[in-house]
Amino acid sequence: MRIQILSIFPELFEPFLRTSLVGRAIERGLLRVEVHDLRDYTEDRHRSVDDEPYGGGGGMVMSAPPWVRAVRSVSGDRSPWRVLLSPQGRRLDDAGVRELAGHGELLLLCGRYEGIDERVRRLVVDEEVSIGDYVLSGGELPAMVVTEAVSRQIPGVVGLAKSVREDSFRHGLLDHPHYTRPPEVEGLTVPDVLLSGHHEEIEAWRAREALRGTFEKRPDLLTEAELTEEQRRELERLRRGVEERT
Ligand code: 4FV
Repeated sequence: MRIQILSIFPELFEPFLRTSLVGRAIERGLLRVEVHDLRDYTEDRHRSVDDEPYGGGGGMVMSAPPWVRAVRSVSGDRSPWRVLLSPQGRRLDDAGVRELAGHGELLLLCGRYEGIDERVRRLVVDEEVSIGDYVLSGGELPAMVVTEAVSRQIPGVVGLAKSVREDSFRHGLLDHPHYTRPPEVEGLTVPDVLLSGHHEEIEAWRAREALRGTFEKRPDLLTEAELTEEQRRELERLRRGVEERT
């Protein structure tokens, strides 16, 4: 997998690209990431990337020519999937991450200021992606989110392939609770089933807890979730439980 990033703050990515999972994936050659400074694609001696908005209204807008030059230059004769990170984009979710990971090469465009000249979208953007309905100062953090999420989909990057398969959201449910030593924390103990060694019972408990947690915290996810027969019955019980209580 190859990811190229365009930003006016390339230095922001340095610690991220040499640390933890992404850092190891790069070291092991499973992931290739190049960060380019957008200002290297300006032509004026002030290396300016922004200008005043037509129609006024305050704030500055990123001008199109540096972006168009930059995207075409770093794309070379390849056709990376060009993603602009912006609040106007498609909300990123597990399915979206898997789709992005399906592209052999991504080119992530990180905006700053009030936004980017609309013609950049028309000329050199394939898709807009948002990491959430809030406004950040730049697309760099969203680009890191995409890079980390996509890199977890690369076979071999996440140690236990099992853990990717069973990641939250994979079956549309939140993850089950996790416990580790010490066995007692300020009077709070570990569910006996987890100490039982009965793997079927442990898996059944985890499936039930994933469902109950999703039912309580993110019932919106249940419409799309892939549920087992047992989980369907359990969901009916949970719903009846609520009805009886209300
Ligand atoms: C954003 C988001 C985001 C908007 C103006 C950068 C900022 C500035 N990107 N998901 N939420 N971007 O807030 O992706 O250009």
